Amino acid sequence: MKIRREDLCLYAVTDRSWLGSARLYDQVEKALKGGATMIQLREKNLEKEELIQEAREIGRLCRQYGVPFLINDQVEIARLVDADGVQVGQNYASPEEARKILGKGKIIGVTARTLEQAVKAQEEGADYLGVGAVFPTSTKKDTSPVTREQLKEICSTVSIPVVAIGGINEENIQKLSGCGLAGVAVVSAIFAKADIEQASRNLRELSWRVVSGK
Ligand code: TZP
Repeated sequence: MKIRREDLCLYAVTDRSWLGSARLYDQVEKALKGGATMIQLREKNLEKEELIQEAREIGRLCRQYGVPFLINDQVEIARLVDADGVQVGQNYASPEEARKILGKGKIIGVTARTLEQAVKAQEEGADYLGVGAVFPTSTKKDTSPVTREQLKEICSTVSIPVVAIGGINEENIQKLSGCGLAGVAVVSAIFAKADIEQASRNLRELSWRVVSGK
């Protein structure tokens, strides 16, 4: 599967912190019903077998909705469950390495915080970039801020699509207009909400406006 710019419009990234007694599968389905255009399974604390099981089920669900399904960091598991791709951080060897493991047709996203990292990731074959944190967030502790100017510079320098991540919600998303983004990646503004489907629907509409400049 080749990434299309529009796949990145509303990229919903999972986190089971707010699950309670619900199933992640059902939460993801609500996000999809609301209009999420891409899903990333980002589970830092699951045992390998559980992660594989979850990835297989949620991967099937995403396929039903025609939405790309990616896995955070765990390239081997992405290969095993035939996910559409991975999102890797700066600590991962390189996008080329991920592609060697996953095969040519898969989507490789790379997290970048500086222009230098962004250009390098593109040169090494990344399909898209996740850039952040663009706003303060408590979802990920070990991140550093990326300014609007840095974000704009990255978007105008690289030719691959860029999504912003970090602290994005319905109140602040408009501030990202005019940066040249392909979309936004969101964790808590979807998965921490009582009504996930509605949150996803609202963000899809707002993100579309940011991306299209309308
Ligand atoms: N990478 C940079 S910030 C972040 C990640 C995974 C967390 C984003 O979570 P939220 O809840 O959308 O701020």
